[in-house]
Amino acid sequence: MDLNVLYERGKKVMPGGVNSPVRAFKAVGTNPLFISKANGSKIYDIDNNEYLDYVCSWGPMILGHNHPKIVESIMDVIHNGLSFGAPTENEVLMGELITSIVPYIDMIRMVNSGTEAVMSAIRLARGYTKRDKIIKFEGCYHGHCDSMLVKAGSGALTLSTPDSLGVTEGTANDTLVAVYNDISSVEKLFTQNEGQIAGVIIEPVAANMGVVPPRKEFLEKLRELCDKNNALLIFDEVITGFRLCIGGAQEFYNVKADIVTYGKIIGGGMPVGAYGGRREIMECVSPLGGVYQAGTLSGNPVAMAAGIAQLKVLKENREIYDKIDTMAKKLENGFKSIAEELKFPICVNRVGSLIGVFFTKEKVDNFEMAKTSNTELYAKYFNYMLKEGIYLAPSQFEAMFVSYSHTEEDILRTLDCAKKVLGNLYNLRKGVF
Ligand code: HOZ
Repeated sequence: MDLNVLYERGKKVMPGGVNSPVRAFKAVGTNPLFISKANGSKIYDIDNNEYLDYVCSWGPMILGHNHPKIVESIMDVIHNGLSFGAPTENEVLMGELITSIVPYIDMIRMVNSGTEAVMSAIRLARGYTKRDKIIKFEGCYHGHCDSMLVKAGSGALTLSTPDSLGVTEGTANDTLVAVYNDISSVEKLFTQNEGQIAGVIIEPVAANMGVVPPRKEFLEKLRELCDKNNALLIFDEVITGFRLCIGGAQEFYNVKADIVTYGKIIGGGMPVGAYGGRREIMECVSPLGGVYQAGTLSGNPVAMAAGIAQLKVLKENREIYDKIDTMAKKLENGFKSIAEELKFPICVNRVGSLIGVFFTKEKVDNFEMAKTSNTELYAKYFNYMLKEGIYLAPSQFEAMFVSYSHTEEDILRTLDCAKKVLGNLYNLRKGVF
């Protein structure tokens, strides 16, 4: 089947031919791939072309595609009915699993996506503190709920709409925007809005403006500021949760959050999200408390089966994290040496198995710096890499995900391709950047 013909058909019935904007490949100036299947570290388009996958469904496929334990677990439950809209044993198991693994989470509520988790967490922070305003960071992306589409990253940034149409001024006014890695910008907002701030939401490692690690002590200072101002600290762990390490960013950086949000990774690729926190806060959620939130598909039996299987594999095989980190480090070092050898100005950021390659000579540690990246060059890099069979995120402002299924051979092949592609780009630009 011709990819382009399918894309034309898609465009007639879906905005931009896709169900999520970044997938349209607009930022890299080409037509999207249509995927038919995936296995391990590889995905295949509808013409059966094979690609080494570093998108990994935007993170959840930490074990690689089609992990046998996850598939088996889904097959075990799928014959028993697909949705009941009633409690199941697996929901309790999932709750027990997450609260036993992640520090400082006493209770959890399952939802269907990261967006839903964030939207509910914000409502909860407001309900608990009886305050309206939320601080977020420029370039951080927390899904597409209205209050978070203010200076947002990911697709919003890729497609130059960090402030979406359709978000009312009233909603946007309750969202205050600080500068990532700049604690004084947060202090200032607390001072200017004394007693009004319900919480601060952050991606502990920003991974939707490319990958931007938090500066040393930035998260600790954020914790102190929230305590001082009786505001809640919300870690959006849709990307970092169960990825940086089993306990996510709270464990990795040893910083306690009041509410944590999760997305796709806890569903092993199925549509899942969740938010959790300490008991006293979570008891404000309906039916115990006055913060309303509900959903027929929340805790869906198939999604729970897949998620539990994935989390159990991660919990019982901690060496998985060492292996993924080692592979990611090889990539990081490889990119850096290629760039040095070619005198190609790039900035490589890595935390655990998350990597961001920016086409800039600046050190990227906030949104302004991320924007110095040459997105045209990234687009060329993306397209050349794709021709070599390496599937990267179709936008400068996303992350590169390494999974447990990426082998040493995969990494070496990726670096060989990167060397060839960056060399070609260098020659194309005649070494002028
Ligand atoms: N904006 C998402 C990644 N940060 C992409 C979602 C998708 O297209 O699947």
